[in-house]
Amino acid sequence: MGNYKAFLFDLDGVIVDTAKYHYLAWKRLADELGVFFDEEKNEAFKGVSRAKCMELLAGWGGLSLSEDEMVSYAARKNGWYVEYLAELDESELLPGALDTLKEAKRRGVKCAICSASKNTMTILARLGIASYFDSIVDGNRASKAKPDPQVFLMAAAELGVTREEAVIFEDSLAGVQAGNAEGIYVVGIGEEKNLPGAGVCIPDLARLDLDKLLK
Ligand code: B16
Ligand code: MG
Repeated sequence: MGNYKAFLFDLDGVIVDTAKYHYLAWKRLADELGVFFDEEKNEAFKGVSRAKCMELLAGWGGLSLSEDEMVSYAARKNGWYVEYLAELDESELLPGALDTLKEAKRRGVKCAICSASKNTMTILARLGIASYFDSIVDGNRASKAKPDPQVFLMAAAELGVTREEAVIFEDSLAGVQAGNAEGIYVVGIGEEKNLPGAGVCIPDLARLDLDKLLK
């Protein structure tokens, strides 16, 4: 399909299933605040920054919180999330993720993580996969959240590739929009109806046809 030299991977929902730990931590906070929250609501949090998730939660509950309270509740949620991450292991890598990283390395395709998560380094360390990535751009390094393309552009620059030479793998609509805004080819991970604008959609990386993509 193209002369692609770099793969830019989102983390949660593409490489690893951390959404369930985010859910448990947000649910605990929501219960404390008396805000209704379920797995369906959690869908809206995928790919969205911690601060934005907190705003959404407060909005759903009709809570008027000061900026300091918002920051402190979000920090509380993160404390629980980090505790849950202590349980994370390789079994939570999503189907095909590790094989894709290995195969990309074998073929000389550079790889980057482009995630909103400020816990990216902890997650990669727990999974033992940090060494597969030539660039790691996370929520600590980027100042703008997807759909702003900043994370992808930073990674492409660090890998020394052009937009045309990169492929994004993304499970959130915001990530697809970010790629499209810059003319970067996006492989959507998930259902087509949730990811309009993706170049192609596959359920997980196990379904990726690397020969076809790199042809
Ligand atoms: P943290 P991604 C995102 O990861 C998650 O999908 C989203 O639910 C979370 O709120 C966000 O990271 C921030 O995470 O609270 O750890 O900084 O999909 O961008 O890899
Ligand atoms: Mg994601």
